[in-house]
Amino acid sequence: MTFGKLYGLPDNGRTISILVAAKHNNLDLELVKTEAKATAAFNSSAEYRKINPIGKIPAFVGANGYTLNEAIAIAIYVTSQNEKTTLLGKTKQDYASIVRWLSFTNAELLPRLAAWYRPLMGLEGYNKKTVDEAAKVAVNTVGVLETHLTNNTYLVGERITLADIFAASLLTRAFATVLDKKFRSDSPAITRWYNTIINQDSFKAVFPNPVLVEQTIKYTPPKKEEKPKAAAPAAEEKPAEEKPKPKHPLEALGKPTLILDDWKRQYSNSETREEAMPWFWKNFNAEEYSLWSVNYKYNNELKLTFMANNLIGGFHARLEGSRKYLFGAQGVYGENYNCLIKGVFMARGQESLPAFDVAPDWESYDFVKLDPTSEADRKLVEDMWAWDVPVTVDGKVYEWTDGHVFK
Ligand SMILES: N[C@@H](CCC(=O)N[C@@H](CS)C(=O)NCC(=O)O)C(=O)O
Repeated sequence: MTFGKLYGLPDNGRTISILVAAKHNNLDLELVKTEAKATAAFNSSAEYRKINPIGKIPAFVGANGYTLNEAIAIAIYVTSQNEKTTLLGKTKQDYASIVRWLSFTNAELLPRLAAWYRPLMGLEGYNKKTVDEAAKVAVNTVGVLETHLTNNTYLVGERITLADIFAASLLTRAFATVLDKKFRSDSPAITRWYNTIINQDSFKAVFPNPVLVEQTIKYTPPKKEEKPKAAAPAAEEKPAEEKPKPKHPLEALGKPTLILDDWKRQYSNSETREEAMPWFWKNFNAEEYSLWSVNYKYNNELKLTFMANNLIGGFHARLEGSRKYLFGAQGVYGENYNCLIKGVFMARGQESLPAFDVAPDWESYDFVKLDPTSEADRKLVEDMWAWDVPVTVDGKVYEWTDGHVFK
């Protein structure tokens, strides 16, 4: 029987830290994949807000009903279940020092590193000056660890503790994106320590392939830039804000019998295979909507799975103008350096372009119209929206890793 459920993501540092601590103490936790997005439908639901009132991850619900949020608290609670654990140190001073490193890495180090890599990953607005400044501040903060680890094998005492597991987990994304070869050769102590921790059996069991980036990732704008804005109106023209908003071309199709929001609610609030899909096929009207397989064209350029997932997130953000006419889900399948993006959308009307060309990067995807009367195509729609089966491409099986729903 599992000790409880952990709401989080398999490649999220705070989630990893708790899973490794549990593994180290042979405690079984069930990971409930939950987006790192407080505004996502599930994260905003009353059910999840009872577990974490601010909708973030990680959060924990014990088999006995005990709920807890805040990564440090969950990590300590999980670790302390083993009365004989060595992960919490030997003395009160050890314990206090462990909490010191948990707090430092969670509240000081991670936010500074994230301010550096998140804009480069396209997760936040990019401004070169701000990112360069953030990089300096982050490297200085990592320097606190480098100094400490120059004179100490581990963060606290002479053996591995929760402090090491927690700090290394929180650093996984930084080592995969910005703490590159040059940084690592300039910072031998943290590099030696990080390699030691990620090679522990318990760590490898949870997160087997941490990436050490060769060169700090570069910000890449979406493949196709937005069309240049129309020239400023001449003085005698009406000011822009008074002009009526241009209509979406799909508005001309009128009101369909299948209301997209009804379907989106079904999908969000019920089990996909058991309830939502039967509802969908009963209500789907092929004269009003078309179904599209939407696959990324440049899978061979994809590297890390979380970056591929971020690409999907960016595409969906840019589809905002067509939210009233589209529903879909796209997933990342496979593993780092061997992954692909696949998905299925439903679009109002019979063409893909009017719905998708609001996103300048629509050209990075192949759109293949599906036939809702074909059994194989119906299966594809269900697989792509249920996220519970792998895909096979060229004889190779790729497991679902992550994804975004456009709803
Ligand atoms: N103080 C919280 C912070 C949790 C947190 O920021 N989680 C991030 C992912 S690592 C998140 O869920 N962010 C979602 C959002 O900001 O919308 C903790 O230590 O657990």
